[in-house]
Amino acid sequence: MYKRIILSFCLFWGLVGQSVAEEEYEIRAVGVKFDPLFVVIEPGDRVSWTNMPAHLIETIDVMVPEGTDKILTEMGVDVSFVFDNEGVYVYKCTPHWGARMGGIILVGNPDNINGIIDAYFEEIKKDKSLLPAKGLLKKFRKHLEKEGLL
Ligand SMILES: [Cu+2]
Repeated sequence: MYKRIILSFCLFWGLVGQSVAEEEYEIRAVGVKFDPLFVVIEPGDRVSWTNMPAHLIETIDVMVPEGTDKILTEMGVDVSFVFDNEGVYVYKCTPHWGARMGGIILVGNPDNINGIIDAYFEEIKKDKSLLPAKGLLKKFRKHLEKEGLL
């Protein structure tokens, strides 16, 4: 009897756990573009990058929420990460950064998204190697406006 109660309790929590489980989002490398370019997720969700034969993922140090661990993956490997901190993450495929291969992930609903984007534009002024992010950020802002997120 006692065992049965424990078992139902475990089953119950198993189900509850499932209902709040992480969502998974897939980004595919297509040519020298990530598809989709922008992903909007909740904290704790997982993002996977697939079809990465000649690509990698590197977060841009000055374009991620403060205190975030850097992501730098091996070339040619499909990868997957859980994002816990709210904020705007800009990443690139380093070998194809000249071709502007990169993307942006919005996690949660951080305060002042427009301010975050503006701060990232300021970083581009200080460091020319960040220039490929300019077009991405402009498109990202338009995307958020269209989706009613700004
Ligand atoms: Cu690439």
